[in-house]
Amino acid sequence: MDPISPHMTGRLRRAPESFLDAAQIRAVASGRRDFLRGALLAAAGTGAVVTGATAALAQNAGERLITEPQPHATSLGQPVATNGYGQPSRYERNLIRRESPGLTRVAAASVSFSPLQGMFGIITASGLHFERHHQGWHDLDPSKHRLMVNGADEKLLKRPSVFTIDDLLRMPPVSRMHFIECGANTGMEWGNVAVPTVQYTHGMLSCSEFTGVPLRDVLAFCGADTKRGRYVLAEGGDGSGLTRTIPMELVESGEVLLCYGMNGEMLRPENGYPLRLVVPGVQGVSWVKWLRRIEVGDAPYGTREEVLHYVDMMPDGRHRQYTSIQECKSVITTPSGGQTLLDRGTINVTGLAWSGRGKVRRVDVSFDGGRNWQTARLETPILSKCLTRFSLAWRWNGEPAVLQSRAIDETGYVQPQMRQLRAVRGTRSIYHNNAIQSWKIAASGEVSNVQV
Ligand SMILES: Nc1nc2c(c(=O)[nH]1)N[C@H]1C(S)=C(S)[C@@H](COP(=O)(O)O)O[C@H]1N2
Ligand SMILES: [Mo]
Repeated sequence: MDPISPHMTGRLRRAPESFLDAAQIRAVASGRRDFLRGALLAAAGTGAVVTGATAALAQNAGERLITEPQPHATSLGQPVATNGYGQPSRYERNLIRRESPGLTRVAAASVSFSPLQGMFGIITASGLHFERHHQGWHDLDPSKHRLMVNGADEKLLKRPSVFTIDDLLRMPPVSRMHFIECGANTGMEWGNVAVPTVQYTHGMLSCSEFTGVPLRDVLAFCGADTKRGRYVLAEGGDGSGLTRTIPMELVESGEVLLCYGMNGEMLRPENGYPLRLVVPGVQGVSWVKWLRRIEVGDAPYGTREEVLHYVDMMPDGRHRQYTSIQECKSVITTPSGGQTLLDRGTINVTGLAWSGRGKVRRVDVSFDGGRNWQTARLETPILSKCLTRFSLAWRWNGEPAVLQSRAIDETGYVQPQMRQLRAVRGTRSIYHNNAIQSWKIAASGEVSNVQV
């Protein structure tokens, strides 16, 4: 095993970010998905970027880019504040969230996936945060937004109150880094391999620093009876009528936030500006956006989003309800589906691990489909209910390989193999697929999504 060095010898062709043209997207939308893989391979041949230290060194050695003055060294650059709000370089135009063609009938009730294959570290750039809307997004006027806090009956909450965003901004804030994952993430893969890249297998996942007021503090201010009031109902302000029950236990931990800030600025409209609920460790649907009301109650509410959707279909046809915690999970993002190893040599294998129950304790990586495992290096910080980045140097000798990562959290829970999960949960569910992901590397170097 080569040590990690800037002179990694293996070169990698990145995943083609846009693998379908407009006509193909129309075809998929009308029900055809069979040619997806072919389209992906065709796209892989065009305009893909070659990265790697060898390529860069060879190109730079005694080269004109070094020896000759470049235009940017001999001219005046653009003035400050040319862009009042900065944007990524035009050379990074391909790294965007994308909708999976044909997944839903209308784009207002759909999802866009974060491009995990191109991200560094653990924080998701706010513009790349995945989106899930049940009835489209809105850019609300914060001066016209209100949060109402009440009890299901008068005794459950002494002082029903209505708060403005300014009221909440004046209260002592906390800032915490957490992941948010839709319960349906990886949901297309229950039956068999369905989508080609990690953006689509795992991209309903993002991680940010969230700022807001602990809901616990606001309920204390309002005089909530938390002995009898063991549940709260959170209600969104958009037309989808999205409501979810949150156990008071989670609120009492202080982790549940009335959140207005994300990555140092106000929430983006797509993510619930000006107010959303942050429920660390719990599936995304409970992170109610455009939050307009909190009610304290003495029983679970059994709302549409809790009895009809977001229930886990079991092999015997029954449903499991209130399976809200996102169990420990991980995925290798490089190399991943759609990428190509261009030659033998050492590459940095890297990915993300997370657990809705606390910190990630360890991540193991296998190169032979789960027979042998090596422990990966975890990058700091390692935070509770937050993404953790792992890395491991690996020499590819040109032979076919199956890469897997397996995360273990601080409770000792071990991420299951797909077949272990299926043995218990069957194949008909949509939600809470946290199985180990396999990427096959062919002798040609092509990386594809497989199940072993
Ligand atoms: N009001 C409201 N809140 C909502 C939703 C919605 O459609 N309306 N979608 C939920 C779902 S299913 C998820 S996964 C997360 C997605 O949050 P994001 O769009 O910020 O990624 O928001 C949740 N909160
Ligand atoms: Mo979701």
